[in-house]
Amino acid sequence: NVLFCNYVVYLFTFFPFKIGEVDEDYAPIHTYQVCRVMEQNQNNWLHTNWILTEGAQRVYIELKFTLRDCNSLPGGVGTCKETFNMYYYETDEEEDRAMKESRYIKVDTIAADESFTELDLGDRVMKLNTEVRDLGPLSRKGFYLAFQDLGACIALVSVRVFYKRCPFLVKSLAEFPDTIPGSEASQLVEVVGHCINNSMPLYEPPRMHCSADGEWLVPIGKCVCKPGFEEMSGYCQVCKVGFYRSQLESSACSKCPPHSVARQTGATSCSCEDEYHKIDSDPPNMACTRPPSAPRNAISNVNETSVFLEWSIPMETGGRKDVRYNILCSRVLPDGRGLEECGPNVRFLPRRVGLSNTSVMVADLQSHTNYSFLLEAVNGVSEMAKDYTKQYVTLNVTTNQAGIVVRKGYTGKSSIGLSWAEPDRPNGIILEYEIKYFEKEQDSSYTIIKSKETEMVVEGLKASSVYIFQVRARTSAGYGAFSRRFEFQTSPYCEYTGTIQSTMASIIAVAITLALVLLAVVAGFLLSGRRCGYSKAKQDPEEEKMHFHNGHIKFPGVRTYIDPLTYEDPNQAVHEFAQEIDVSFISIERIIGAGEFGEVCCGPLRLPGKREIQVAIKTLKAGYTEQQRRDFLWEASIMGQFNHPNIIRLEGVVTKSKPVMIITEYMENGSLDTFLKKNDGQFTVIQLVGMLRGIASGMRYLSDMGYVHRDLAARNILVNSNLVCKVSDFGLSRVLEDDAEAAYTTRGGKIPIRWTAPEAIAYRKFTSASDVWSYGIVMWEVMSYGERPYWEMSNQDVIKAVEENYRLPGPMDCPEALYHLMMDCWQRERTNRPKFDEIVCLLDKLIRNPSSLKKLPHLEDNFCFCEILNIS
Ligand code: ACK
Repeated sequence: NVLFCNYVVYLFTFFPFKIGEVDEDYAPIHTYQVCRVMEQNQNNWLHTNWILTEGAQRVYIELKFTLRDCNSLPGGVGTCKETFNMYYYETDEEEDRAMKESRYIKVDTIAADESFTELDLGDRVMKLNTEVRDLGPLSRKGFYLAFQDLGACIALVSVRVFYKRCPFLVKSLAEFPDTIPGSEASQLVEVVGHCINNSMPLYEPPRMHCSADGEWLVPIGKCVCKPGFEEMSGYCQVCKVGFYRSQLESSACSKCPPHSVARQTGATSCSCEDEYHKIDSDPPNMACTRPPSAPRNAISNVNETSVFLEWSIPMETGGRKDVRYNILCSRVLPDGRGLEECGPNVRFLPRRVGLSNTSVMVADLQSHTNYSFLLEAVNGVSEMAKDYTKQYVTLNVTTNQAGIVVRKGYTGKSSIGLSWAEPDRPNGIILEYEIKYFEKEQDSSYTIIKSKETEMVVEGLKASSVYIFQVRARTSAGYGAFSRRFEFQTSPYCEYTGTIQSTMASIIAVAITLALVLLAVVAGFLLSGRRCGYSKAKQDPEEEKMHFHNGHIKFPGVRTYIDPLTYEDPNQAVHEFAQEIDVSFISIERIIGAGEFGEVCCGPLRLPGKREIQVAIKTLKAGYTEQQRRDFLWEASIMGQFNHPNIIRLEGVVTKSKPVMIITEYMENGSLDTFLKKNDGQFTVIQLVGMLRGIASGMRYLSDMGYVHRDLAARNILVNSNLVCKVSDFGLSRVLEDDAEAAYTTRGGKIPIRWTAPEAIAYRKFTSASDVWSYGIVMWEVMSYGERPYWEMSNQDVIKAVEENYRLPGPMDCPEALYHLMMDCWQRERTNRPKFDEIVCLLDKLIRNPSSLKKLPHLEDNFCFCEILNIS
């Protein structure tokens, strides 16, 4: 890499004489010598002619010389020198040869490594010294060198002046020109390469760095052949006919995939043959494909008013893996009046269109009715194949008598509330119902009880046990068939194991709870006229009494949430459950956030005769419609029904002046997700479990009230200054409408996919069990300090992953017991998920026994998720 300019320079002849010598190899050499060691005040100069730098900023001077040892000189040691000096002078033009010593700048004093003596001279062999010095930074076109002798005995054999440069280079299809390095030894000169013919930069232009030593270093980026070309022997060659190259990342031209052609050279893609298609997302190396043929071997299985349809995959899938099935459902009208499309009341499980499995359950059909189902297979290119005639398979079915569907109401440790609807078209007037039940897998002994009503509470059951229930009706014509089996589970006992202190604490807690329950019962009794009925459950179903509130059926002894929708006038619901506050009692101090309907502010509330408290004030912005006002106040009608330390407390509403406001207690630390992100890693496990316990307790209260939240997530939990977590954000569908996380599903609803149980996503089965699923996600959010569940995966990928039984891995440092609980909350079968009272119970146990929180899960427990994320 080093280019010697080989400036063996011409030197002036003021030396007294020039003699022929031989070097160490006895080769003859000519030198410039001076040896005035005997004379005083020597100042002899020798300078070169003008040397062009050719743009080099740093040049190197290699000197070869011999020097006489002063000690070997007889008598002249006093003035004898063993060094000489080197100088330079920069100029843009060749100048007068006359030396102007003052203009020269000293480079260095040069000493010999080896000097020679009289003896050596006798042999006529000179010991050659080589010294290299560098000059720079140079900025002029050229320079002179000069050597100063102050009384030494020297012979200058050669002066070579050179500079270094990085030579022209072709690397990774990029050309880099001859480059002169920078002036500093550590400097790297960046050079942008030029892509050779038919190549282009990959991501960024290629670059190399030229070092002071003339070496190319640190290559960055590269060129690759343009699409339609491939690299061969360092050049880009065009793809042949029948071959293509589309991506910059692939190196060689590939043969066109099946059913596609490239008729010219240099193809960047292949085009599909007639009747074959591709969609944008198909990879270039995928064959062109066709729509599938119709599904085969379709069969139906009628069960009362449900039909199970099953089929086999089509004979011809069209070469694609994305075959999906659509169902067209029509009701056959009597008397040959044709077909009518099934309405929205018919349910398809898991869905009607885009089915990936070869079966579907169609439920809620009319009894004793003929239906016609058209089954169609489609794939990714079905839409594109305009000339393709769709192929269907038809199934005609007739439904049977609708069976009785039993639903579960309030569940206690020893009781389960049941309700059912009267069967349609019963064979005469129903006289009574018979309820048969037994503990699961103990069907040899069962109990039968009777009821005249369509609901009852079955008591005397074992805690934490699964029971099977069947109901049948009796008319004057006798008993009908028993309904299918319904499985429901009783709530568990709460068992504590702990130290004496904790037992004492339990006793105190139980005593306090009892006192509170007593108080609540008395208060409930007093308030029953205003809100909801309370009464003790009766053992004999014949004596069973129903309680109504605004047309709402309530089970005895259970206080339930009342859907504001049951009020004809929504204003009545607001004022039944929320206190009207005069706006003069409120001062707005500052804005704390933005809600869907307007700003959220905070400030003091001074109610007469009450202590001043800080409150959050949700406002309804001006210019609202009546519907928006109703939707806004909806939340207050719900919140006002709750009274629990872990549910955000409603102080009241302002509706008689503008702006309309909802006043709630103020939570200093705002929403839980942001709070955790801000305080990443700052809490002990016990503190985190304490927060989770609070949320579970609030949720237990809501589920006991029969209220399903549907949007439980850390962003909807508020935290106060004592780290108490409270559930907030109430409403029905509206809650989901204003949640940025909620996404539209195929059924048209808006659902926060990452937090929602699969059955709620698939067929809107929102229950307390689906809230438990969401609670598991909240646990995960809390233990990972506000990490986004499933990270940046798309909603579709989350649905797929969960359907395929993958679950979030345990957060870092999450105790095994907590991860276990999360996984239980994410059981596919919702009846297998824990109930909120079991969750509270377990968390209490963990808090009382902190050593149980020390155990971290094994790594393989986290394996399930890594698999889909391809993390090894
Ligand atoms: O995360 P944040 O600070 O907590 O921002 C949102 C914002 O208002 C919009 O909803 C905050 N916020 C809502 N209700 C309350 C409340 N009762 N106390 C304190 N902050 C609240 C919420």
